[in-house]
Amino acid sequence: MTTRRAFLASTSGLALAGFGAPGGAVARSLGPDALPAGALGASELAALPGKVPLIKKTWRPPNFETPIASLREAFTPNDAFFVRYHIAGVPGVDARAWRLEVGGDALDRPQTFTLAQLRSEFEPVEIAAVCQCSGNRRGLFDPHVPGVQWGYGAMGNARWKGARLREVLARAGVTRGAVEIVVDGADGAVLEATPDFVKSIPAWKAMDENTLLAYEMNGEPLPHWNGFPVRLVVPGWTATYWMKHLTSIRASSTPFEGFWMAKAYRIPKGVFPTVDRFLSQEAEASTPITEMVVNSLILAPGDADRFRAGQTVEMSGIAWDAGAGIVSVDISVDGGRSWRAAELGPDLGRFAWRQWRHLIPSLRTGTHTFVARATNRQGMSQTQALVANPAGYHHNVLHRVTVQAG
Ligand SMILES: Nc1nc2c(c(=O)[nH]1)N[C@H]1C(S)=C(S)[C@@H](COP(=O)(O)O)O[C@H]1N2
Ligand SMILES: [Mo]
Repeated sequence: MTTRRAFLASTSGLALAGFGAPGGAVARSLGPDALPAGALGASELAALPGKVPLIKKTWRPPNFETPIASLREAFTPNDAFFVRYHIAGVPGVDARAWRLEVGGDALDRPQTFTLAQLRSEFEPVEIAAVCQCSGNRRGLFDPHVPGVQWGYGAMGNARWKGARLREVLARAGVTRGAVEIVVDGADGAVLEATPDFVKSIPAWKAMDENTLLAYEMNGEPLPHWNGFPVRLVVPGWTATYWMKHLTSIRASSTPFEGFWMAKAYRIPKGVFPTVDRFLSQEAEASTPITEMVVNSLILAPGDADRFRAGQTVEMSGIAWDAGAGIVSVDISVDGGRSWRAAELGPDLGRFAWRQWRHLIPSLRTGTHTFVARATNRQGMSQTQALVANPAGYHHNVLHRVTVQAG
């Protein structure tokens, strides 16, 4: 057993080596070679105010992905955390003027909260959780699907602190008639053809003790680009529900019919191992995306890295699921023919990712394909082949990197 400290030290050592390596490391950080022509070419590193350079996908709206090297820390630094917006008009919110409206037809005492009230009148709860875009890795879909052509970095792991949504709803007198909780943020569809980004979650998920109105991320106020001053945190569920710059919460006795529920962020029924059902939004053939599928990522070595024959190579990475917990990560150094268990890092919380590593004692001359495969407590694992779906969600095909020794 390695101690937690040694594990973290060795992983951050790798991160430094990755950042410091000249040439190849930078080009590689733009994304996997497997991205289709155009997707990679269109990416460049660029910095939003307050952020380190991230992989720019689009300026308007701002869509920026985290380079693989910045996913090597246990918690993704706020200034390196990915950014995703649907609408270009991203407002700066003044914390003192900010108000949260809590209303709707399924609560008895509509009311308004200030940030100070949210911080002082409700128990602060901190939860480590992965925030991952439903379309993370969409750029790897073959055949190509339209949408932001994300590589591997539309995700991050952070400690989110805030008030429990269920306590705020209780204060406002939520009734048994609540079917969905509808959330809206300060960004609106002003001059855009795109409808305002409004989402809903089922009442049962809103009442889950882990669903938070977060005002802190990794011990700091939320960065502007990640939802200042308050965002919804729905641990286990894909980030589409994690409304940023939250301004309104409505308890509704009827299903919310907005574009972003009825038309977008839906998956075909029956093709993914969905456990968390969103019954009020189910249609005959499709249902809203809910929880994340089991997944893993190799962070080192990088694809196309070269080694000396006989060199010891440390493989490392992360694995995550929707909160059941990762129980094992298996590694193949021969393209998937044989498998060995990797060493898991410290348990950072059931909604967080789990770091892992594996030492390959002596690499023989030639080309080697490394593969990682995670399994969770429910026995669920990743897919060998892509599960095609029109919007390019839930990509959890086993990640492979190919390296040379000689
Ligand atoms: N207000 C607002 N919140 C939003 C969105 C948005 O466009 N506007 N996009 C959602 C989606 S699809 C994702 S993936 C996450 C991204 O969170 P991040 O930008 O903090 O990484 O925010 C979610 N919350
Ligand atoms: Mo997303």
